[in-house]
Amino acid sequence: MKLKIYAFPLSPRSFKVLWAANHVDVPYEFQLVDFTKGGQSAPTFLALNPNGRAPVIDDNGFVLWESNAIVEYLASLKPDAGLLPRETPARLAVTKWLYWESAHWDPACAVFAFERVVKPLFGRGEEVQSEIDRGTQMFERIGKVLDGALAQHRYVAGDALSVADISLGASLCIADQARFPIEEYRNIQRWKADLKALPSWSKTTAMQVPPR
Ligand SMILES: N[C@@H](CCC(=O)N[C@@H](CS)C(=O)NCC(=O)O)C(=O)O
Repeated sequence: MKLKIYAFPLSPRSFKVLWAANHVDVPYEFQLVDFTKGGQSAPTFLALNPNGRAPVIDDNGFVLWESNAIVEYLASLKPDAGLLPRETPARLAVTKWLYWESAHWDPACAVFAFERVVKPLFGRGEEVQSEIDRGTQMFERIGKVLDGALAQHRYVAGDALSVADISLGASLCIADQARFPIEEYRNIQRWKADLKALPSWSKTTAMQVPPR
């Protein structure tokens, strides 16, 4: 049985794992979790992920949820793609950013994603300014941290592309639509352009078709 990836490609966390799979070029079967039809609450999906959230993978009975864990797994299937450094210090420099993504970057991006992407897509009401202000304050604290790292090296955890770039960069698939407050960060802008130039990025954005 082929690796199955359960995802809703318009969502950045799903985009993250599809992008990783496309980048390392592992064969997989895409299974749409259609949020517009409540696919995340279907009993068959809840049996895979009791959180009722995408993405999830099932590799011959090995079921894994949490996008960062999935990205690590996919990268480990193709070590020669180089997304996971082999040496412990370099590996942990990458792991550090995966935790930082979950703790700081994703929650800040999620504010803008909810207000400016999810709400219009699912008819969940108008943008709330106090939420945008809260998200802007979060970016004020974290934007300079990421920009500072990217001033020192081409990619987040060093001079080579790694799972840290996939994890953090995935949210940029909605950065323009959600108007993330990152215009002033020159190094983030340069990194964003580099990521968007990757063939794996284009292959994944081509999957971002709204379900009918
Ligand atoms: N920490 C989880 C978050 C997953 C998550 O929240 N996914 C959202 C979409 S981006 C979801 O499935 N939402 C459906 C819902 O909340 O009903 C991960 O990174 O995989």
